[in-house]
Amino acid sequence: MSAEPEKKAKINHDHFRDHFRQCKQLNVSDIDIEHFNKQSLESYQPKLQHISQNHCAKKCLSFGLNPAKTWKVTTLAGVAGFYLIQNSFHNFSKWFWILRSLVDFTKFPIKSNLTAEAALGSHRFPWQHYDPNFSKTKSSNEKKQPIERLRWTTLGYQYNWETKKYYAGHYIDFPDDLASLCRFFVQSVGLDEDKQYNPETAIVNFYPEGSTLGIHCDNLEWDSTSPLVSISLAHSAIFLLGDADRTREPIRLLLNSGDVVIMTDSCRQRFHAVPKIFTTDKMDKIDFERSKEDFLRNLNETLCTCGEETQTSCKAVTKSLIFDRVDHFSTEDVIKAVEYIRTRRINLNVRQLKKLTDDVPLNCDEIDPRLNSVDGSSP
Ligand SMILES: O=C(O)CCC(=O)C(=O)O
Repeated sequence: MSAEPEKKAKINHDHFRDHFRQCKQLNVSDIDIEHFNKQSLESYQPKLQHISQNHCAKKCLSFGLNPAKTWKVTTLAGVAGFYLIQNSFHNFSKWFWILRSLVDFTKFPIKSNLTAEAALGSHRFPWQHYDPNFSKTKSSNEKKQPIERLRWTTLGYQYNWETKKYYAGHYIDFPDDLASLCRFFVQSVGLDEDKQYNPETAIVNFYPEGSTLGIHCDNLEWDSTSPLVSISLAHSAIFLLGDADRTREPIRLLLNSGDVVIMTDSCRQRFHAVPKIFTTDKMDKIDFERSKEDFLRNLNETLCTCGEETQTSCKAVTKSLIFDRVDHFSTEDVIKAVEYIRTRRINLNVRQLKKLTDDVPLNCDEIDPRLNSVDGSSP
């Protein structure tokens, strides 16, 4: 073999795949959780970004979030369009979105990887049929419950994994509270100045311990430059953020429960993947109850300094966005959720599909990004 092709092969080497494989082998004891991001972001000169003045404490609380002064928003040199928001979720709102994902975002007619089974009349309501004690009493090679096999569901415009297209007619109402929350995050980092951002489609990823999400780009939406908002819940994950080609070394990030990543403009063309889930967070029923009490206390303390009118309007928003919905969750839902997330991570991945000027039927003819998956796994 001549030296030339060898050299070329080296230049074109898929470094992203190497990182994916290395990270997949890591155990929680191999990493320094506390300093992981600090070490891996060092060469990208992480910068803390200011949050929009508009995001006052009472507005944040209306969305179940901590006051913006406690958030940490990081941007990286040379990675335009990337934002990492940490410490914005109150523990109670982490619970809220975990429950919302499990109880509400798994229900028929929402599509999921179980939809083919649902067509046979079963598994339409995998959460309702979940028995947390089932797996404990059955041997491991027996069939898992549908909820344990659930890997993804889709909200709003439904992506068709067979034809690899979005269709105008395949639409299920996009949750208004999730849309408002994502808009709030996007505006907090100074994007969406003209207030046009419109979340219309989402993938809810359910990751059991040991699962991965292959290397892919999220650029199938018609408007593939508008902000993608990705919310991590429950256990932590290593997220690899590469470049528009896979020969560059990706950045390794540890995403914990409540971390939010925003990717916009050219960042939407970057390859990314989730090679590892770490079971780190311990959440139990008492944690849920305490977090609810704590949130209510924070809300009342913040509002007691405001006039009556502000108090009333702020409480009304919090009621409609959070408390009315929390009331739908039963004690059994909370107990089941505690068991479910003992070994799992959830990710809400929200996008805008259309440009404002699009009024033609939706029909995106591009390739499914998950076909690039390193190990064939899909969410
Ligand atoms: O789970 C994550 O953090 C990322 C998910 C993702 O990239 C996707 O759904 O396309």
